[in-house]
Amino acid sequence: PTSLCGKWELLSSINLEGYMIALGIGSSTRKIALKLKQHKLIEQANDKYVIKTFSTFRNYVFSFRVDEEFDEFTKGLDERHCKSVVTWEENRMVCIQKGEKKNRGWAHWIEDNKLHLELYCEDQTCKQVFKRV
Ligand code: RET
Repeated sequence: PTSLCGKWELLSSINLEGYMIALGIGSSTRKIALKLKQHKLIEQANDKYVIKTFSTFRNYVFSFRVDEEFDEFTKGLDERHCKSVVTWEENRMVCIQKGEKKNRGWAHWIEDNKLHLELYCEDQTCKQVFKRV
């Protein structure tokens, strides 16, 4: 599959609000987050990935090895601890974030040279699309 690596810029976002509400993120942070122009940098060295989500307000950075469970702390988001694991399912990079929130995770894939990201929490799905920069 096409590599997810590189620099990405947010084009569209659907239901980020519902996702943030499901995470229990407060209304003032939600208002700011909805207006942000997000950028993403995905880097890979051997089997180790680093995913950096940037905005003028806050950044969120985490790293992992595929198929290896890791401790994730969602600093600056909902500030929870998760036992997370990232796997490849066909051409989709899929993460399950086990913790207090049910049905939490995300999936990344490339389609039409764009990066697609679905974020899940409880009964909410946020869908984002990024273009290469
Ligand atoms: C920002 C700004 C502060 C408020 C919120 C944000 C959202 C970050 C998210 C990051 C998800 C990253 C994932 C990457 C996987 O590849 C932009 C940091 C809510 C939703 C899951």
